Amino acid sequence: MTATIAAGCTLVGSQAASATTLHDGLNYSGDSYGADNSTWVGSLNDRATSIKNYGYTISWFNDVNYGGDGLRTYNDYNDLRSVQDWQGYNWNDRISSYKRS
Ligand SMILES: [Ca+2]
Repeated sequence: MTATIAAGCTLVGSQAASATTLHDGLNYSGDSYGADNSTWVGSLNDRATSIKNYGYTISWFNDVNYGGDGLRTYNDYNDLRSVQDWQGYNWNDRISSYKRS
């Protein structure tokens, strides 16, 4: 089954309506952490290297409790080293909190 719910986002099979998931490895591998919203991503703090949003728009943040530098997106990213903030720093191993928005 395939369902399209937003521009550029395709959900396949049983993965529909999933929580945003952080992974410490490239391409959604390694240790993971999942939740719809999170004031602190626990063991994945400052470790996330890939992220799946399943079509939801979220804002992620450098600091806990939605603090510090942030980025709003609905994309999935298999390598956060390629995603830069407004200062030119990449987002690998930085995310500490996020929320749907
Ligand atoms: Ca951080």
